[in-house]
Amino acid sequence: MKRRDFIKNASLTGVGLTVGNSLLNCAENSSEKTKKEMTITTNKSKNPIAICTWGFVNANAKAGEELSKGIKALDAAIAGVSVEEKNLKNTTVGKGGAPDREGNVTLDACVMDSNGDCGSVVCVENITNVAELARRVMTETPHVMLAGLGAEEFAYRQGLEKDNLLTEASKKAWKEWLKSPEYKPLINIENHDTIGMLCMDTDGDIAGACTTSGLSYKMKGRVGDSPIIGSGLFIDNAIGGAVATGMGEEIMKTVGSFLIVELMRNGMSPQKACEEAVNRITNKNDRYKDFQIAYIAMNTSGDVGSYCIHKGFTYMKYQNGVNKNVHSDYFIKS
Ligand code: SD4
Repeated sequence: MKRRDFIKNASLTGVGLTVGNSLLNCAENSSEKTKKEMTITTNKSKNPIAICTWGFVNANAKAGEELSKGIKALDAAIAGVSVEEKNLKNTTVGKGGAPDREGNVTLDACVMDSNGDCGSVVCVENITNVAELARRVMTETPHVMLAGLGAEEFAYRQGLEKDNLLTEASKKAWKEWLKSPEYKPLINIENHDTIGMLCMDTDGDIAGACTTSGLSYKMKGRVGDSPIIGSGLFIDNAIGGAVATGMGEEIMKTVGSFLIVELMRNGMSPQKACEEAVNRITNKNDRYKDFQIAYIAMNTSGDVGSYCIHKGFTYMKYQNGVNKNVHSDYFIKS
């Protein structure tokens, strides 16, 4: 059953009616908030923008070019991140990603569209384009998330090809790691290259995608923030969007991307919202020096912000045909 039919059936059984009534009540009681949202929506930019975590020049250029042609935000974001999923040199995304400590490459991804719909896959083996697979979960099932073998089998039914994700180079690096395997996921400042991308299209709509192989040599079955809606990615088309990279466990504990969008809803700029989301982590976790967290965010006016714990995080921004690498501000100054 497709999601549309599922939702239609649900409303026939009364679920939709209940939601509808509560929304009505909510609207009556929150005229201030509605006014604020309307102001933000009025400022809606229609100038295509693509931003993504880290220095993924080609992926961001691909998304930016698609947007400039008038392609919708979600299509552009998936086209963009798939460049990295196919990039064998990227050892934390897609094919060529580092395996878990038992040698299995397992991928996590999610997508979120401007209409608030979303899809996610976790711990998937043998499929390279997991962001596309997450989109299929969104459009072709009544669900948001599929895991492991179920997600993989669904991928084959959708016509996605089986692929061996463990490259010779990743296998060699893993074998090397096995010689003195230390499981210290906290000390992982350098080894983060997840791609999270936000796109604004020529209609001013925002959508995003996030895809990763997660922590290198992770425990079998470990899933990070990247495929978790609200943690690795969140979009509200009336407000903006945010994506995360870094130590997933800490991002999940603060539901980082959702937090940033909510802070923007309450009037913060994307920059201030990213700073506040990092502060939430550094304020309550005194081990923050041992891990990296980085956020990027964009609002409906096309303003962009970014903040991270450690120096060294950069992001890409494509706007007006220019694709540039931007150094993020950071928390630990000395
Ligand atoms: C995770 N956030 O699985 C991801 C890791 C990451 O670049 O960002 N890697 O926790």
